Amino acid sequence: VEASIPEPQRAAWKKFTPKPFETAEEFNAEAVRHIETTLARSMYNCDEGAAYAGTALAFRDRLVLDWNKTQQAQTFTDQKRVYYLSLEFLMGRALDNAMLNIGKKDVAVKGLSDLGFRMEDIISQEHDAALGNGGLGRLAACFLDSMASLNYPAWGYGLRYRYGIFKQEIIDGYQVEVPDYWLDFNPWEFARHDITVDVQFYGHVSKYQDDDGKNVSVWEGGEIVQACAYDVPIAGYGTSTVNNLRLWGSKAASGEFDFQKFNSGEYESSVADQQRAETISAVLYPNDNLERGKELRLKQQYFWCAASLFDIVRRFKKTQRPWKDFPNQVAIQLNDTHPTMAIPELQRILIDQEGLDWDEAWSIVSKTFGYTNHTVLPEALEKWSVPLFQHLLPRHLQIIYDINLNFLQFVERNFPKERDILNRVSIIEESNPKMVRMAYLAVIGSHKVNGVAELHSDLIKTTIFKDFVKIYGPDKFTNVTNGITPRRWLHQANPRLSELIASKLGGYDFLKDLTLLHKLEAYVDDKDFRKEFQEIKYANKVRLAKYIKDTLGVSVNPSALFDVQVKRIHEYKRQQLNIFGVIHRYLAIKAMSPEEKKKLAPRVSIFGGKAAPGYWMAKTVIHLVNQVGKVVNNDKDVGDLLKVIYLEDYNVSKAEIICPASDISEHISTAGTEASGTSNMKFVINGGLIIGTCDGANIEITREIGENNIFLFGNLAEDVEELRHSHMYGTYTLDPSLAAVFDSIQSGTFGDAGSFSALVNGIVDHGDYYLVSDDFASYCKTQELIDEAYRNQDEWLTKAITSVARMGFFSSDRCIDEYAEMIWNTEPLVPSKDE
Ligand code: C3B
Repeated sequence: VEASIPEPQRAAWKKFTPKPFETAEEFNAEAVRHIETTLARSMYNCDEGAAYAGTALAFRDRLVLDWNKTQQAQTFTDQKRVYYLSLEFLMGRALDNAMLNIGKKDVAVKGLSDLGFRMEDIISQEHDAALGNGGLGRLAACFLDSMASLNYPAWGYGLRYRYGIFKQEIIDGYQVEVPDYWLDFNPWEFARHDITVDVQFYGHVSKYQDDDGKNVSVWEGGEIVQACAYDVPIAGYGTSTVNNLRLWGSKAASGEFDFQKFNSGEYESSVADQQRAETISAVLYPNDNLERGKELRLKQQYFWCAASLFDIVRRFKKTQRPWKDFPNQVAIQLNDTHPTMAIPELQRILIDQEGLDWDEAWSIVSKTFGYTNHTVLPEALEKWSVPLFQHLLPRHLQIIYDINLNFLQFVERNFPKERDILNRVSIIEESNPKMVRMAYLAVIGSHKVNGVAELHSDLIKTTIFKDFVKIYGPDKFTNVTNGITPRRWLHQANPRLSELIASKLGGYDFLKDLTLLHKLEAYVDDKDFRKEFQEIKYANKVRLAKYIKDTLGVSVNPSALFDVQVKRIHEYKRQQLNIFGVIHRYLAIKAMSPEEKKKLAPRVSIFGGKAAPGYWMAKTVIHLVNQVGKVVNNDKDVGDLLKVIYLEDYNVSKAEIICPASDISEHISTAGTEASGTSNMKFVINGGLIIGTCDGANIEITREIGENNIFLFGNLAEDVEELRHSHMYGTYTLDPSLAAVFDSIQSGTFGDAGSFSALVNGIVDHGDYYLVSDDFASYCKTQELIDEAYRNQDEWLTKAITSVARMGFFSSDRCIDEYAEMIWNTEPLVPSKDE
């Protein structure tokens, strides 16, 4: 309050409130001013990088004005806010998105061309903000876009990694990781040097009695690391709402202790402290669907939760409301178990610092949190060893034990006759060493738990959280099927398709209400519409073909069927099934007569994605794809009929080029393993068809678009367990076509057979956990159906158009409205027109 300009002086201030640019001229005035003054460059020294910076800063100015107003309005109205805690935000590039959301891209295109620049070149100057691994991080980014577009008062909280996900190079067919230092020039963040939080680690807990004879616990000693806020404005589409993403960076707390060390000549050790502190936010862990229990990871998690909770509580306390209002003012969504430490941290703040008693505090805590589960894979479920916990966060371990005790007593009261249940649901696993099961803590500390697609939400209720359904009843568990933002994944990635749709639907309203797409079905037989739809797909394929030629030197025919699988490399996602299918096709082509070859539709098999650096099997798959490409692409017998491409360094900005250019994309996980998948949605909305298993959101996509418009194959989730069992204990017969594929690999067709033996043996000798052999015949058969379907271009086009028209359900706007209604109990705050 003291910092605000006094009432009488506000008129003077308002006279100088900056005016946003409207015309190309005004845009250039801003861009050139920034290039000359902010960057200290001149017209003799302005490359595309500088032009990008000038453009970004001009748009940033516009954003910031609305950002200030939005934050002001949210503070004034003081309605419930949502806080989305995510250890990953896979944002990609910001400029194009900002221009389109603000709606001034055309002005900038004109302005830049007057200065001699092409918008496309300027946009491509930007470094991706790659603070995430894959689906979970990208979902968080789509949700931020939707929350702002729908005017929900919402903040994201994350970590400001200095290094995002590594850059992938393919050298001699192998993945090589290169660090991704992305902060050289980042106009989209604001360092808030005045907003810091001290975060404590290690130390011990002492018990005292206060004057009223009440027992109090005090967490003492240890070390302090400082969290600094970096804020990123998040613009909504077609609204003046600009929300905030707050990322925490770590640095050494400038306490007396360090200073003393410094003065007493312990310069080195004081610098070492500094570096140790900065290490916390230095790098994103590059694992997708895998948790390895490393101390630094737990430090990251607590550091970020403690800073965020302190910030949220500080904001709440400014309103001077009573504590019982907290859950009415604050909804905190936990994106997977990574932020689960926020639960004991809020309990600690309330009992140790604010003096609430346990039950009162716990009732607030358990009404505040919602938890989203994103996986049932056992290796991805977080567990921390009790000794590690005890060492790093001794007070939190006590609180977790108390939460657990209360919970187990409650279970015991309600299920007195069941001996095993206490062991099964305890937050503490009685192993050696004992482990803290974070997913259980997240379930117990939240009022709602959701999965991310129908099948997945059903599976969590029958597998990992089965006992909790019995304890709490089924209503605590719900489903919110994932979605994607149509702004980035349609309008931005595929501007021509977006324009075509707008021309038929009478404007761009569909970008705010994606269900309007259904009106496109009226044009499915419209000749001109069909022709243009097809031309757009072709143009997008030409663009990708050019990119492939420029980066890899391989020519691919844009009329061929583009078959794409881009996503993290993981055994459960089964890129190995895809590449074995490609080898099967290659062998078939080698055996074909010229007449048979004439009948086959040429195909380009495109792969892309990163493997976790320590994931040997995934790296072997990358190597195999590259080796197969080397052989197939140079085989004269094959020619255009088959090309195999590995795209280096798949990321968000590349996905924007790839998704619009596919004919078929592959979503072929072992049934029951892919919680949802979201790229499946991105491909279909861009007019591509899918080959997929009955898994994750594929099932709901099928329901929406119709089963004639999707190529499903493979075993069902309900049969997986039985099949796995029979592999181990029954008789196992390898699919004969797959055996032929293995023979060709083992005879050295694709280079040293030994390189691939682990991959082959995993299937032949070690139980084929992901059912590659079981699904192989049906996969290959379905690929033949696709060949046949593609020959009938007319029918194919009908399928593609119909599918686009029926994708309205998969907007992340729909997800956010569902979260708001079912879990957060929040309302939008529609910005007023003037101020
Ligand atoms: C992913 C899942 O693997 C996807 O099926 C899902 O679509 C997305 O989350 C979003 O819900 N996921 C991930 O990227 N990382 C994890 N650690 C767990 C799940």
